[in-house]
Amino acid sequence: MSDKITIAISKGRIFDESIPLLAKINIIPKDDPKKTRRLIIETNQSDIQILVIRATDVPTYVERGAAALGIAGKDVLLEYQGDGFYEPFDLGIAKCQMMLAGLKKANQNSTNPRIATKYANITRDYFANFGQQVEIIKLYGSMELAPILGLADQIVDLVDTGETLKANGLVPLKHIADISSRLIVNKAAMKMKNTTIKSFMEKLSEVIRD
Ligand code: PRT
Ligand code: MG
Repeated sequence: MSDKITIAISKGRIFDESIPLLAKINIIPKDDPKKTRRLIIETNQSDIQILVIRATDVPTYVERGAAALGIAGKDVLLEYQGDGFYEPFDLGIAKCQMMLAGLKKANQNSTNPRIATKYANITRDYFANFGQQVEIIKLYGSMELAPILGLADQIVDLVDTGETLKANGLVPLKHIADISSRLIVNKAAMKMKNTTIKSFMEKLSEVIRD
């Protein structure tokens, strides 16, 4: 393994909220992913580069060692269900809540409700805890549409301000989990690049505590 450290980060809000944290430990990307088509972004630190990928791909890159480090939402980590990486700490960014939601006026008492979600594993586990059978309808986005069009009875999705639910006539029904983004670390890299990664983690944990 080279001494270069690759950090996998997704392009949207996690990238936007990670940058100020990385800046506090003097890691500054040389490009803005919104302005460049490059997927690998160099930083002011010659031994640190940032990989810009889909949020759901971050655990895959880190588990398989293509990136030594990653920043991923707890939602993505819970859904991924892998254990090929360490999750040393909560970065306290991109916070939101995983919620069960449904139409305001709907009868929510179906015996085998249809739940639309991109979080099939989390949803199955959540209802299994109550011994409740559900039919999961896997979607990749815009879950809010499903109850409106009769595709599903309820949805499991992330909620931040609640504006998206409200705008679509939905109401939160149950809180499933508090979500924030975590640092994840490839297990082999933790051993082989121990000095660089330990020092990165120490600096980062200090600025998070501030
Ligand atoms: O590539 P892909 O499109 O799959 O991922 P992405 O572009 O969504 O990735 P990115 O980098 O934007 O980050 C997504 C991650 O941000 C999630 O995995 C969460 O950990 C975190 N996060 C925090 C959120 C939200 N808050 C959030 N509110 N991700 C999505 N939302 C969406 C939600 O799904 C809903 O559609 O925002 C809408 C609700 O927002 P409110 O404010 O209207 O309630
Ligand atoms: Mg998106």
